Amino acid sequence: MEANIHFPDPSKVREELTQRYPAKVAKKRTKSIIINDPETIPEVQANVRTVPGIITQRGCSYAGCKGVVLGPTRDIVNIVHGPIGCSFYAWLTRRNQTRPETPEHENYITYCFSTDMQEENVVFGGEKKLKQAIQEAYDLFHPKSIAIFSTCPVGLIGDDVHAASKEMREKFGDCNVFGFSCEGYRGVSQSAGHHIANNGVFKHMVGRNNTPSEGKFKLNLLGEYNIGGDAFEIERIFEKAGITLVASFSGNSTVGQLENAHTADLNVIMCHRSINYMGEMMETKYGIPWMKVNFVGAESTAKSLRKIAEYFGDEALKARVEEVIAEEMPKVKAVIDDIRPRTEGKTAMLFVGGSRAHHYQDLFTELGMTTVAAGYEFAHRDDYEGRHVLPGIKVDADSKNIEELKIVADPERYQPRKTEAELEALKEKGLEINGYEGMMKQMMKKSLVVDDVSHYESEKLIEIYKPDIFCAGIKEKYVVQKMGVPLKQLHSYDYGGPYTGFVGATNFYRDIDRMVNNPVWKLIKAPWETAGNPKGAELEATYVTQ
Ligand code: CFM
Repeated sequence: MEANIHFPDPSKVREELTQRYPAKVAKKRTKSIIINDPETIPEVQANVRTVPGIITQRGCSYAGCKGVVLGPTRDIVNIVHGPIGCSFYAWLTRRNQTRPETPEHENYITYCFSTDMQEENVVFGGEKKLKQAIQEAYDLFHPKSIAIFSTCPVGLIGDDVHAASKEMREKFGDCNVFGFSCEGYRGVSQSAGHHIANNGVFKHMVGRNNTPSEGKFKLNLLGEYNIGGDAFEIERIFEKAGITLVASFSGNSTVGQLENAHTADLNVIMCHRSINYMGEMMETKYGIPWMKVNFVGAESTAKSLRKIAEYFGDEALKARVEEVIAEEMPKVKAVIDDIRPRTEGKTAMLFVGGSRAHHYQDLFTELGMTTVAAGYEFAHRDDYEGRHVLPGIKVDADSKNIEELKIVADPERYQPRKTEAELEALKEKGLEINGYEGMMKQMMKKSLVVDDVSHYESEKLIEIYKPDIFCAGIKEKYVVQKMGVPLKQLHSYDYGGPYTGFVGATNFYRDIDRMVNNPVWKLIKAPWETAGNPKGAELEATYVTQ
């Protein structure tokens, strides 16, 4: 589809974004700045090291493992083995929520557990302190599970978190202690941490409890982390439709759910980037197919529900899903009918981690807005171009750093949920099993796709396109807003959410309406602009020399 709005010439934009770089850097960045064509999707350079000196949006491997995948778990004591800063800055900033059955039930999300490594531990080793911390957590809380997360110094000095975890696990007998080698420097971004986390959760948790789960249509929701309450809305919809959620990885999850997840009959994946490994491993070991869904956007929610019903192939479920959609949609429509005349024709840019830059385009489409440029911080080529490119992705030294678990079918518990013929029949109905088409297929021709966008490039993009809204995170927020463009945080949602499902869609429409139609942005003069700056147009900094 061609855009109905005027785009600047994208090849000129690419030139402008890279012309100030040294030649070698410009050459490298050009491979990550791609002019989209949904018909013949071009290759995007992704999941490669950021050029030193470039201000990136990326985080680290520890962030991906501890913060992203394990962070939302409620009843695991997640201990960070490292200096206190690594823990403190990961403490509740992601706005992942949870809802214990009662206020008395375990909930460790509000805590910040750290071994608080000091110089002495870095020099002489920190394992003793780590074991003391595990013991202290056990004595205080008697949790079902304790997980240990390695920060950079742990890898540098060689503390063996796995041996320490094993020793304590055997000592306690009733507490599953396990560790993650997710040092910040592993891999090129937090994506490495996702993979490490998937491996650990799969090895140490999934399959520990074989009690059959109840329900007729049982699934796991993978890659939904309950930011701003997103998972609560999806849970509400599932319940209404008669779909049983066995486990959520990992928003609003419990140890019991994760250990029992292999008893579900389908895995639906929200965030492909962070958790596709889990889907693959569960398929191989237990025979559970996975399916990509998207509950961001009212239409996408309806579509995902229909896909689930089709998978189970039950007429009563299909009918119930239609009833739910018919009940929910009029409320959504009432809001969109009011708002869309004010948002129609506006433009958005999305630069978020690994999935949301794709998913949120659906909500902008519902608002009649066009995504002119988008990109991921750390996703891989398959998230851009679709999983069919997987065999062609070359494994570099950074990826080799991350363990690939060798999974085989479980001799007793492997049970294919669908026969080959059934899977084929589903495929013919358009249901893609174990597949993902990626972001670019859905984006307009000539829109820009930028992987690991740099700070400089995002400023340039704003100057050139003057989008009505820019979506990114807290590091970008105030710089962008000083340029007179509202920034919606799509990591933490600012103070908003949920944005999933039907209720979430209406929340998003309202928030975006308020932002893109707020006259305040046109009144803003950046501090370095001439008007009101008695010293002239130059930006000045004050600093002391001693
Ligand atoms: Fe998946 Fe996420 Fe994302 Fe992500 Fe993240 Fe996140 Fe994200 Mo921030 S798991 S890839 S590592 S959807 S924390 S909930 S918002 S960068 S786009």
